[in-house]
Amino acid sequence: MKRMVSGIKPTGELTLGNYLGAIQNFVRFQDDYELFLFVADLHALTTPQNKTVLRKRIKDVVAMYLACGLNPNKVTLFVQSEIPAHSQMSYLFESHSYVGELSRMTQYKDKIAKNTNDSMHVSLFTYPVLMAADILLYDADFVPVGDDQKQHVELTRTIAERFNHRHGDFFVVPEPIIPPLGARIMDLQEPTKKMSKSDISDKGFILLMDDLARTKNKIKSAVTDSDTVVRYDVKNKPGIANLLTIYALLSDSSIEALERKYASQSYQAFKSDLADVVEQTLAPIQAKYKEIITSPLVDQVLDEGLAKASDIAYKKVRKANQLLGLGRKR
Ligand code: ATP
Ligand code: LTN
Repeated sequence: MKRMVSGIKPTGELTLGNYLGAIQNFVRFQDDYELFLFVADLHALTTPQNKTVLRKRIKDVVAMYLACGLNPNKVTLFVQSEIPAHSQMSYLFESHSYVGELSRMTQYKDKIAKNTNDSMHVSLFTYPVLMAADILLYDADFVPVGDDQKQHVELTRTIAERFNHRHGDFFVVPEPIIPPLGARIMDLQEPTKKMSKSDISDKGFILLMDDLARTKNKIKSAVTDSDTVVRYDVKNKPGIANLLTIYALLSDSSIEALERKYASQSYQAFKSDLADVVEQTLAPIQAKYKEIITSPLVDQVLDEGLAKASDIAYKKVRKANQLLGLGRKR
């Protein structure tokens, strides 16, 4: 079985973007791949976190993974920081990556452009190196992610190839898997910007745990355009294109079928039906989440995941140390 690795940062409550761009696909892949999924809590530290909130969010992410349909008997779930090999391998990779290539990462460039004072953490710069460690530690064949992470997976490939070139074949060079639809769910208020859980305004994102009446209102007040036709045109009609994408993914229908269905209907009718579809998706997830978060399941699953993942990761980093001539030969 081919192996997949992916992670989610516990930097906020999960959004419909996380669900459609990542989690829904994990659920589909779990039968055919060996899936390693983790909560990327070390990555959360790139921006300041409140420790009580962070600790709660780590478990929330796992409960949400399970509520969305991941089967703990099939998937290995763990918390990144509980496995020191991630930080250790990341340090080794700092000596296999260049300042120039990290400076070219789009996400990093966007963050420095927004940061007006001089208070950005070094970890925001080195973050893609830690991500490479997360992936390469487990010899992943594939990395299912949203569009925003493609560049980081490409850097991961570069690091793996460089390491293999210098020290002999040691890492599997992974491939990103970006969903053809839903790789970039947009903000409902600013449909040219990614829906993000760490946004300041909450009108542009839908949280998986949002109150359902509120969710419906967010869909109904999503920004569209002054045209009247429900048509998929990302460039000229980004708001409608985004809503069509969400609708298609949640109802398992094609964009074309939806365009035909709403050809002679108003935006209002289209949005109202989509609001119902979103509600029908979220209601059972929310009910399951509430059940899981109060049960011992999350800790059980994480303990099992830790045992399995740490064994693999420890061995890999130990061998990498040996290959580099670190420590004593043992
Ligand atoms: P933030 O919004 O705080 O920057 P994030 O949601 O992008 O964080 P993660 O929670 O780590 O970061 O993302 C987990 C996965 O969800 C990644 O694979 C990411 O590409 C995907 N993802 C996040 N937002 C979207 C979105 N709007 N559309 C599609 N996929 C997304
Ligand atoms: N960088 C990703 C989260 C992440 C990840 C990973 C995804 C950290 N490590 C390894 C896939 C594989 C993000 O910000 N969304």
